Amino acid sequence: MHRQKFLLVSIMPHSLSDHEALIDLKELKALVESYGGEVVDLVTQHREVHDKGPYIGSGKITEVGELIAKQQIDTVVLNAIIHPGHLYDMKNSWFKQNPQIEVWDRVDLILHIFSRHAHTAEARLQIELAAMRHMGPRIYGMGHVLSRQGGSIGTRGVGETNTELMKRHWREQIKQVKDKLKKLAADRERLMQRRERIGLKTVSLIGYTNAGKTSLFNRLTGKKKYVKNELFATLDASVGKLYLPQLQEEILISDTIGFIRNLPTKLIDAFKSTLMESLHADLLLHVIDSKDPAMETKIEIVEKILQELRIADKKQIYIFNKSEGIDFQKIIQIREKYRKYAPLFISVKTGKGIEELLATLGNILPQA
Ligand SMILES: Nc1nc2c(ncn2[C@@H]2O[C@H](COP(=O)(O)OP(=O)(O)OP(=O)(O)O)[C@@H](O)[C@H]2O)c(=O)[nH]1
Ligand SMILES: [Mg+2]
Repeated sequence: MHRQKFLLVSIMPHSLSDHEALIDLKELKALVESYGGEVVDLVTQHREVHDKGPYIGSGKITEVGELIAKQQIDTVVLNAIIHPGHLYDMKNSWFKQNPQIEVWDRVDLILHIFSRHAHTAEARLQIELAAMRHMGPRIYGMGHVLSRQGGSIGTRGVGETNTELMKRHWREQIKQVKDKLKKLAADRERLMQRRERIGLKTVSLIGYTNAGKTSLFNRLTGKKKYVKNELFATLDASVGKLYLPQLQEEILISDTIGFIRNLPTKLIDAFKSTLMESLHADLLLHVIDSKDPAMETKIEIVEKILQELRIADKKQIYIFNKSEGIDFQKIIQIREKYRKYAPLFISVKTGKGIEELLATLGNILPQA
């Protein structure tokens, strides 16, 4: 099958250093690749970004149009969260170059990745809800944003331009999906209460996407969940058992969706029920990719999202994964900087530090 060809467009405010801008673009590229697309070109511009008004000016519109024709671009991704109306206008202005052109913002891109990686009914519903909210009443149902992949994302369009009808349809659909999610959340809530009653301790793996949460989960529980060098490999919450010899008892451990910068609130909201496992955990294990040059920024982003979820006060241990071959100086530096979070250095790949992690859980959990 023909791999979808992508053109990335990024406006970079002057406040962003070159280093940060590069990290940002790399991540955008990694997102497109996680989706299965091929990045064939990139358009950047240094200027301030305005909340109102179009993301790019008329000069850039022409430049992008030319590239669409020359490089046979299928999809343009704008590295921001953009008003659906502006996306629609851009799509129209590039119609001549490619009548099938797709114009996505960051949320669209993430939603498309999500829809590829969703395996459970709950994850599909969460994506559907996020997509409907993102598209808004006017666009939803016209099938213009997420229609190509169809499948898991609701695009049963009303197929007419009656705005009132569309709005009503949109609201009804949202309500239906929300009700279904509420039921699932209630089931989960009951399950968590039961665990609490019987005194089962739970630990939740959280962290930036691709840090190695699922790899660690598999290692600890003996399960075989999907692990991939892709962003958002995991979308569903899963829970496994782990025996702690020190306590001579079993605990529960949960793995869930990873975080990312500029994760729109709409998406966090839609995934609340999945994240509930972390909201109820006795202890959070914050898994960090210690090989990542952007490690420190990513730690901050995760902390910010924990605050938004109001779980920043929960007891947390930092787990520096992928630390095979890490140099000693770096260990000392990290230990010092993150002392508050009792940092541990592990490698799921080599097994380094896993015993120590289990011992730490044995020590901490009785008090958690
Ligand atoms: N070098 C190295 N790579 C690792 C280690 N642990 C995991 N990985 C790799 O890191 C990548 C991401 O692993 P996952 O376990 O899917 O990461 P995740 O945090 O669950 O990612 P999402 O579900 O996408 O949020 C995979 O390619 C793993 O093979 C490690 O200790 N060392
Ligand atoms: Mg995962």
